[in-house]
Amino acid sequence: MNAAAPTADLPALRRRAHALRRHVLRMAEIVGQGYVGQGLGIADLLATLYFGELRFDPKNPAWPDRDRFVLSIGHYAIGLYAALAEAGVIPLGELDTYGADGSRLEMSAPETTPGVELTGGSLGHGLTQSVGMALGLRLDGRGARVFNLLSDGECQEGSTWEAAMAGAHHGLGNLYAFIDCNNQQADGPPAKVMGLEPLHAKWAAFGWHTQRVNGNDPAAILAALAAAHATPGRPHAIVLDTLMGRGVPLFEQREKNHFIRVAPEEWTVAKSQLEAAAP
Ligand SMILES: Cc1ncc(C[n+]2csc(CCOP(=O)(O)OP(=O)(O)O)c2C)c(N)n1
Ligand SMILES: [Mg+2]
Repeated sequence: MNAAAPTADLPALRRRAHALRRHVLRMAEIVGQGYVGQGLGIADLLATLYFGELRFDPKNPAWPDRDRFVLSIGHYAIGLYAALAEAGVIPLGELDTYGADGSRLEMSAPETTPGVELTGGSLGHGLTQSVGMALGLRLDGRGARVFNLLSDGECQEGSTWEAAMAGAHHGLGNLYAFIDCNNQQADGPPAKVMGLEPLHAKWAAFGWHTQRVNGNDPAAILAALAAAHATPGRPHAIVLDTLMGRGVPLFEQREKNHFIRVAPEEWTVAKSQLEAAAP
């Protein structure tokens, strides 16, 4: 059981992030298309959380005192499955079923799958439910924390800001919101769809302890978590600047990266590019 947050070991976290990216490419190649950029872009956060922060029991995903990782953005499931398999919550071999009929690993994560706390495909509901979970845990006297991952596009949902208001009102120091700013949503960059900036100032104005860091740097994420832990009594927003497709230049360079189609011959290039950057 991972009952105490493990000691941070940066080289080990980087190796885990690399392993997650390998799993993402493996799943995506079987399907041939999909949310590859998101899975690669969020691997550093997921590795840092699952191997440097979260308290959970891979053999008992329903352990009542577990920290909750709440994925608002169901389409990022490919990244979450990679982390759950690497952490031993689901079998590694099951990753090959990603997106197949009858698989537990649907392209948008369902909460019936072990380790998935929320069916998150409908955007804008993750933070509302995370506020409820954090309040409930506090009422029950449990020390567990709630870590919610939202996207930049999801910050255009009004319900996100209602939840932000409630989290601050209730002083939920056990609530952490990571906002993945990959500068993309389904229809292009948020600045062209409905501008979000200055995002840091907005979360701060809603009463959250707010930081903005490089979301592809486990050291920066760990430092942000440490600063958050040292600031009790308020919810914590950690805005992450990330690069979609991070680690595979072929995918980093795609202009429209939300849902990509990949030609069969491109997978060999993608995999060799990833391995060339192995830590
Ligand atoms: C309530 C709701 N509205 C619209 C959608 C359709 N949708 C799915 S993903 C997505 C893009 C959201 O932005 P973001 O998560 O930043 O996209 P990404 O970074 O993954 O490209 C949209 C509009 C949805 N799933 N739920
Ligand atoms: Mg986005």
